[in-house]
Amino acid sequence: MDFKLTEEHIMIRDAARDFAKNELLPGVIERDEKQEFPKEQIKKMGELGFLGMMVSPEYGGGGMDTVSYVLAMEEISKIDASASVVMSVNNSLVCWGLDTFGNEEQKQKYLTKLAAGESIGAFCLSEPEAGSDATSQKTTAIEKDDHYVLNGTKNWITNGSTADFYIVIAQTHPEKKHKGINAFIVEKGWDGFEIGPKEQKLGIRGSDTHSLNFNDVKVPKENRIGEDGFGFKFAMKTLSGGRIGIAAQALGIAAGAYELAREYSKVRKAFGTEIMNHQAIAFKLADMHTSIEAARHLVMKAACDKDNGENYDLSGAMAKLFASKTAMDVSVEAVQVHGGNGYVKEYHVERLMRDAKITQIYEGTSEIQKIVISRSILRD
Ligand code: COS
Repeated sequence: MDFKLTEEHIMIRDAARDFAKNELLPGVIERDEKQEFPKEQIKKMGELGFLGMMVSPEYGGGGMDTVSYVLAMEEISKIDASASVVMSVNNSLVCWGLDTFGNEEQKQKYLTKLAAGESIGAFCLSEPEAGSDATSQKTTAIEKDDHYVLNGTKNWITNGSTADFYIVIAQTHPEKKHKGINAFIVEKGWDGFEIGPKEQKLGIRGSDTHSLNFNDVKVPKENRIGEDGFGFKFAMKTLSGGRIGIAAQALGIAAGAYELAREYSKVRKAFGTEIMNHQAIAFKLADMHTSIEAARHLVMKAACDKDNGENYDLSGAMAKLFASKTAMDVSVEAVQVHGGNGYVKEYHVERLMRDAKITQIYEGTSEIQKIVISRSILRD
């Protein structure tokens, strides 16, 4: 077992770290306050190759491994989790799904632009009554002549109004239950496709979250991904990898909050000395550091499983479950270390604490991860 990163991994991590510090940190508080999408910054991330990291160069991607991806996700998330969720959805849900299951025409038409960051993608599975219970899709896609007719509503869609292309999961044959579900590529601007109002959120406020309505949207048959009825498996397989990305995001939020708390403890004085000299604070930092290292090992294990062609449903679920709890616990403690300053915006930790919560909810709640984990360990 080799715990050492390669030179290339270190280069990618450092490039992401520099980008986050130089391009994302300025204005991050204001974007959070105004719920403003980091448009310019995302454009630059695309130009630098952060939006299609694992896609093969043939389709405009970086041809990198999952380890590189999680290293970059961690660094971006330390500073701006709103930018990193755009990166995560585009890389792991949209690009990976198309790269792995799309046909040649779909890759040429859509993936090349998404991987190069010229277009942004969204992944639309959740509905008002189908979040965790993903098989209960009410959105329908009914076959008619050379197309499908799409009707329904999707909820909490990341990149809701900023995306160009949307992967939409819908029920085609209700009598077949989950085996009748399909996944489609839908373009913004098609007749009958409406974007609902922007959600007012607790955290990741710079990201752009909307509901979407489909009213008799005509989707060409060639935009279905995979065989008829493959949509639920497509969603599950894609989300399994997505969970590694969100685990890395949670790790980054935790590490970002911890680093701020550690540095603050070296300069803030109380009772005549820097607060790091008080065991109450030093022990908090020790606990934070230990759980972050444990989370990092789980995230890396899941990334390596994926890169080595192993099954990563279990390791990805464990990484997300543990890293998201670590993000929550560590960010709460980081606010505590900062005392009164932790509660005001300019010290950043209150934002990281608000951002942390979503990592226990999206791409499968912690309870869903426990279903995946328990089924996996009890099956053998
Ligand atoms: N990879 C491939 N196939 C998978 C899979 C995976 N990771 N997980 C499940 N499947 C398949 C199963 O093999 C089964 O197929 P068959 O009927 O052909 O055997 C099918 O999907 C249904 O699986 P299952 O019976 O386990 O479905 P459940 O309704 O019990 O749901 C969970 C399983 C809970 C794991 C699933 O619904 C889930 O992940 N829900 C959360 C979805 C989510 O992340 N929502 C957030 C929205 S995106 S922000």
